[in-house]
Amino acid sequence: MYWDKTNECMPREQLAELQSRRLIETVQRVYHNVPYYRQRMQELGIMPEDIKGAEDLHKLPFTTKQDLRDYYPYGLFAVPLSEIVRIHASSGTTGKPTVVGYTRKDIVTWSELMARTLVCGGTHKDSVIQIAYGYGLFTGGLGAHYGAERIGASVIPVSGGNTKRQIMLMKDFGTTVLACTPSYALYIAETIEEMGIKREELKLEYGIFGAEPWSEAMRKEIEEKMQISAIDIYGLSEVIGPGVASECQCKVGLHIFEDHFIPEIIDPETGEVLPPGQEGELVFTTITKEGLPVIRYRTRDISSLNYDLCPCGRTHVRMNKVLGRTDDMIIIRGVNVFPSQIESVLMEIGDTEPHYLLVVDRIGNLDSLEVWVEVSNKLFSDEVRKLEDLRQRITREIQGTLGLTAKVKLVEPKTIERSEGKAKRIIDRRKL
Ligand code: DLL
Repeated sequence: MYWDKTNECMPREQLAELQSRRLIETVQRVYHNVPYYRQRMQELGIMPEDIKGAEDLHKLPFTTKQDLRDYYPYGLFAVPLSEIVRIHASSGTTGKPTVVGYTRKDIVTWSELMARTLVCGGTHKDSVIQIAYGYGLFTGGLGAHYGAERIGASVIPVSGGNTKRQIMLMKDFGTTVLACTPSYALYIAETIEEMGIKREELKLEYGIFGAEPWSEAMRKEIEEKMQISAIDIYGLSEVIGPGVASECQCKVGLHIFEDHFIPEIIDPETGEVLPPGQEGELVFTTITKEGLPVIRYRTRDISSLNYDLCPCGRTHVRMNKVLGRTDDMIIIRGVNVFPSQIESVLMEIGDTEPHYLLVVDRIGNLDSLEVWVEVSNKLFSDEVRKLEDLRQRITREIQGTLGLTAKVKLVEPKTIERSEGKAKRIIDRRKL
């Protein structure tokens, strides 16, 4: 049930002391080793000595993705390149990727944290884990790989794609744990059905899914289709990769590994720190990383923090499931919507497949939103009237729940492109 009970269940007072000690060390290190941080702190008139503990965190400057881009590729590294043993990068929508580097010790830390994550999700020494996150510059594949080996599970490093072959291996190799993005899990589930493989032929028990937002309704769908327990895992390259936070089997929020990362929630407009429970932008400070420590890194992910004790016994704070990013939010005629909100509405209605696309456009001066959604095979061959009823029902639900007028377009099964990694849910023609 636990990978590292001492740290995962540490009394909070002791945790606070540990965090303060590690934060002080980190601030010293970045001040002396990273010119960018030294300059930012000097601009704000802060010396490392002014940070006496975690309570002084708010005095430090924020770091953003733009800062990493401005210092591309290695400008924010806190050690010489000769100390870096691994480089990953996350591809952005615009131009150059964000580059991150790990020392040998960082790789050990990351493996430990991913071991925690996988154990949280039900993996153990005797598990056979199929890693269908992409291997390469993306942190998902290798991150999960090192964690699984650390546990001593049997690892199948298949990477993403080639779905039929994934399923053949899953069946023949007796996979018990599947690690991939939730959208890819759904695609795999659909392909299992198409291939006529019966559930009894598979040994699958758990899914370790993350790297993109997914709703509770989507979880239910995957769990039912695959007959597994699906766990949400969260992370981002700039902070370490996957292994920042993970759900336990209680599935009520994701435990943030606070002995390595200090979380804050801020108002994305003003930067003001918000109290526990309030929703805002998630910010992380790494307190053990050597290669690329980040101070108050703004994730753009929207969440809130819950300090209530979790029944699992872990003392680390839980973040609520991330349902969107500030830059994923679309504003249609003044109404803010995240794709995951539309996903929830669609799933609750049923009769549709969990494959959808939001197409945003501007006609004249007016924003328009089209929701493309796949209809189930059964319904698609039905009468036109039933389809029209469904279209109207979805339109009404979206209007009623989100206060948004959208044009709903029902499309044939299998017309929306499937994802083997992070799903693309929005086409914004306004920017083209
Ligand atoms: O996606 C790391 C990862 C790999 C996490 C595998 C989990 C599993 P990046 O490519 O840098 O890193 O993307 C990070 O993905 O800021 C979130 O917006 C989103 N994200 C990651 N996990 C979740 C999740 C990896 N569980 C960005 N729920 C983050 C919602 C997530 N969004």
